[in-house]
Amino acid sequence: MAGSKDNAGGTATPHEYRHSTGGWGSLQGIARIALKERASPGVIETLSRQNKPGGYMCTSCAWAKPPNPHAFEFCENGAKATLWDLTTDRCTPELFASHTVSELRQWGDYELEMQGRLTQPLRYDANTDRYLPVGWDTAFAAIGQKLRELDPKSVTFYASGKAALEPSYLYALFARMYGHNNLPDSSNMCHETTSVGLKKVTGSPVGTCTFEDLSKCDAIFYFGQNPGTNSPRILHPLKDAVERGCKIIVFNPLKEKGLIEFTDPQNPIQMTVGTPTKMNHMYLQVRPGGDIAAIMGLCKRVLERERAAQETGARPVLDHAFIEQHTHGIDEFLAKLNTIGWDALEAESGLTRPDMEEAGDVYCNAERVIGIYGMGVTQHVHGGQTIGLLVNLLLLRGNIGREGAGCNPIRGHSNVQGQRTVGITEKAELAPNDKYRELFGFEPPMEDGHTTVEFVKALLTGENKGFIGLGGNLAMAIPEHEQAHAAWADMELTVHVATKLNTTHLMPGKSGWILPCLVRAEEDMQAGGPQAVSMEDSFSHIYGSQGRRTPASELLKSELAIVAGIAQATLDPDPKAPWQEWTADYSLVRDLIARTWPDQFHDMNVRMWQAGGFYRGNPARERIWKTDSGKAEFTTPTVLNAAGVGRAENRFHLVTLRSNDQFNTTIYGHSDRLRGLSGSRMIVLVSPAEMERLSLREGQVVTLVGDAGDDVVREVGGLTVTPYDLPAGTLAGYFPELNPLMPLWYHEEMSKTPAAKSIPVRIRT
Ligand SMILES: Nc1nc2c(c(=O)[nH]1)N[C@H]1C(S)=C(S)[C@@H](COP(=O)(O)OP(=O)(O)OC[C@H]3O[C@@H](n4cnc5c(=O)[nH]c(N)nc54)[C@H](O)[C@@H]3O)O[C@H]1N2
Ligand SMILES: Nc1nc2c(c(=O)[nH]1)N[C@H]1C(S)=C(S)[C@@H](COP(=O)(O)OP(=O)(O)OC[C@H]3O[C@@H](n4cnc5c(=O)[nH]c(N)nc54)[C@H](O)[C@@H]3O)O[C@H]1N2
Ligand SMILES: [Mo]
Repeated sequence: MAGSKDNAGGTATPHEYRHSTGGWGSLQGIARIALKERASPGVIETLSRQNKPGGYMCTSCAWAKPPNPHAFEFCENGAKATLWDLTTDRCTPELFASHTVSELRQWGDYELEMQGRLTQPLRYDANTDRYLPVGWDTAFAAIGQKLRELDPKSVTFYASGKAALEPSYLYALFARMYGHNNLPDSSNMCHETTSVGLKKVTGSPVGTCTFEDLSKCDAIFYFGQNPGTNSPRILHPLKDAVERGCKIIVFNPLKEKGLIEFTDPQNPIQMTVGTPTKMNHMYLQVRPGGDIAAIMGLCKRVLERERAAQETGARPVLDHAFIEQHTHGIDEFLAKLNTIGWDALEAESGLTRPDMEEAGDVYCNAERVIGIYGMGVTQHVHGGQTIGLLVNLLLLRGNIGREGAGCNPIRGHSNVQGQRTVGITEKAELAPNDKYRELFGFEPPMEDGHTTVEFVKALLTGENKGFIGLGGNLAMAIPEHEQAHAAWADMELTVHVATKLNTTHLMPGKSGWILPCLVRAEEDMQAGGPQAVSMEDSFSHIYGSQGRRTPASELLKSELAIVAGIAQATLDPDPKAPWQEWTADYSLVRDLIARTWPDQFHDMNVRMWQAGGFYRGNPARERIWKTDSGKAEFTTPTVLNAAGVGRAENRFHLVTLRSNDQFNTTIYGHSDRLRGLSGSRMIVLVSPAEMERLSLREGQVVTLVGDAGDDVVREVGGLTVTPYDLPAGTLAGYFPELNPLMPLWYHEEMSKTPAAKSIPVRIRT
């Protein structure tokens, strides 16, 4: 059972994937994982309850759960995520008896997670360099004791975006009762650019659309998100939209299959004899970070059309009444736009003027427009400016705050938006401090805590001494692996609440613990009976979720029970914080959430079981702008490309991607079916033109070298050159293998989200 650092095995075999997204290929993908994972009996019955009212909610992405679900309301990747959770394989103390932690650290995450579900709490023993089985009470007592010894400000509580609203509320409460706001979340590597950037311009840190809007819009401008792999269920409403005449304009350096064509696996006719639906009206292969210039081009076109309308006396193109009443800052933006020529926009976007004009025309001709985006926008140094420009475009024609229109970031982890909503945030001002005072009678810390980048900085200086991870594989997800990895072992305390073993667990601090938890499909039995939990999707709807399967081991605890157990062992007894009562009955925690945010969460215990969940509302949707000016803000960009380091001879901008066979650092296999790639993840995608220019051969093994202009050497070698259709100056490869190339300081300017989509590199042969 030898593992290897390179999860690979052979070279990549590029071939065009001739089938559409969805279709039989996706069913085969599910079957392959079921077989490989030796899924436990009854999983299909379990899957049929996924994302249904009264069922449990998928642990994969944060896409909406519709009120009228399909017979099987899950996608290939949601099914894979559930099958991955429900494997019959077990990662028991025997694994650690036969391997030291140092040995296991060489295996790589694929091999580690393939060991199966963790079964009992484990304590790190430095003398033997092994994790040893331990009882829960011993673990809680020892962790509590250590936390009491440490300065709360030197401890970080990370959350990875899966834990439900109830444990997340208690986790944030515990952090603040203990004394810190060091509550970074996976969101700090993901949509924090949205939480900061979208909030700045609309007052809302989350999207303004709901499900109904998708069935009413006339055009969708779709930036930097890969639905075929990362949120496949969105393909159903997108397909319906296309079939009723909605035009989708895609901006993406890569031709992603899901936005090209789709066969509905739920539609027997299309599956057998039908032709796939063509998903886009235009597919524009922007350069990495080129969206700012591209949207400027679209806005230029809108203004040309407005001028033409004024000259001919036709209906105005701009929504003047909306702009007048609801927005601020347009003059400055238009002045800037006038100073920028098409040449600059073409050079920075990588698109042609006619393409930008045509896309601008589609925008002008559509009554209702939605802007959708993902990591291709947020993970750039100037990603917040791209969001600002997308909002500018929407504001020009009043496309926010009315039916069929709006701005729709697609969130990542299944409850990542919800974790922020219920208080997991490092920003003190966003915590419900008054309610903490009122409900629990303590003074919350008012100093901002760590983002993920700041956590790593504090780790490197030795200031961060304790870490609790509520899920996740942070050491692999963050930039700057080499230096940071060495620092993990210097911490006094590391605690990981997890379902499966991963590399971060294998960098234990002086006191190191792994606490295994239930997954969402499993029954959560507490003193008060079986418990349900709840989560929030990208559309701000909240759903109940109830697991029914027998847990993978009798020794597992729920995330809520673990958080409460550590809190109780750490804090002085306090009748206002009855951790055990909350553990016995989660509805009491929901009552707390409802009392903390009554407008949004009133009657939560009942409403979360409504079909389609309940909507917690969004002021921007009602055209109430909670911004500094009280209006929606037009922003004026300071750059034309979102990359933080500009172009130079032989410098490339590297885009790091997810394959179709992974969930973040969890690697299901080595096939990236929708991109026609398989065999190895240690590849670098290079365009045929660049290959010719640099005399690179297909299959040649090269090293990527960081080119960010600082003195630090960053390299990843052993990468097989693989031809792929990409814009000039662009390379692509896989996250997390390429993370060592990302400088820690290379992050979004406002939110500190690592800029994983335009990493400056050179190729060394
Ligand atoms: N199966 C599966 N589902 C997942 C995940 C997973 O790993 N696997 N991860 C979950 C999480 S946490 C998240 S955050 C989401 C991520 O979902 P996405 O937001 O789709 O993130 P990525 O896969 O990183 O892909 C981003 C897309 O942006 C494009 N892109 C890169 N740079 C640029 C650019 O400069 N401009 C434009 N316009 N496009 C660009 C890339 O080509 C790619 O298609 O998915 C969630 N769902
Ligand atoms: N270069 C580059 N880096 C990136 C990105 C990128 O696109 N490019 N994307 C960034 C993004 S968007 C994100 S969200 C982060 C992801 O960063 P993380 O959220 O930290 O990483 P994951 O891989 O999602 O975490 C996987 C681990 O979570 C644990 N786990 C799984 N399910 C559960 C559960 O139900 N409960 C608990 N307690 N634990 C569970 C398992 O032990 C598993 O090994 O990575 C970021 N890093
Ligand atoms: Mo994410």
